Amino acid sequence: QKRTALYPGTFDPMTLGHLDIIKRASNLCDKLVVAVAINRGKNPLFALDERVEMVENAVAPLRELIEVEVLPFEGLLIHFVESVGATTIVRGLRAVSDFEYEFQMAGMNDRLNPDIETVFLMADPQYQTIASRLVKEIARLGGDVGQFVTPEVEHRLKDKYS
Ligand code: COD
Repeated sequence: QKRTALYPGTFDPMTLGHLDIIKRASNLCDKLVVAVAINRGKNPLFALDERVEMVENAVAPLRELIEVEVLPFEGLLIHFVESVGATTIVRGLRAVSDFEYEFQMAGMNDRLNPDIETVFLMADPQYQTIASRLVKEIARLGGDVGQFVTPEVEHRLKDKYS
């Protein structure tokens, strides 16, 4: 039986931290769905289709190893997980500061559907402190973000803030 995992996020924009989690997750399932949330509440810098495109381009090389789909989603995460037939939600953990929010989400999602398991992965130490929010701030203030994101994302950030 094919095991499908789903990695949801806002990906505004996708960073090398996200990409590291995606690579790790792809070793644990047969198919990985990267689900890009509309997330109006977070007022994203990049439009949904731009965020999907950036993830799409970054995961393309992984397709030689595993089935990867990049899909936008709106509404309740657990409904989307069910609709694609995934059995696992993948989330990344950076520092202790991530824990409380992630703990709550995992707990609530477990109550909504106990058959879907949330698993937490840690990125390689060199990527652990990377956060989309800070990458945007550095780019906005004219700093170099080359070590935090793919060349494509770096380029798009420059365009946004030029
Ligand atoms: N190293 C390791 N992990 C990382 C790193 C890094 N450097 N950077 C990010 N991550 C992890 C994050 O901790 C997170 O687990 C994941 O990668 C994605 O990060 P973001 O910031 O892009 O995504 P979020 O946290 O904004 O995504 C939140 C959701 C969109 C998943 C959430 O809001 C949601 O489920 N929304 C749908 C509505 C819903 O169902 N709500 C009820 C939830 S109980």
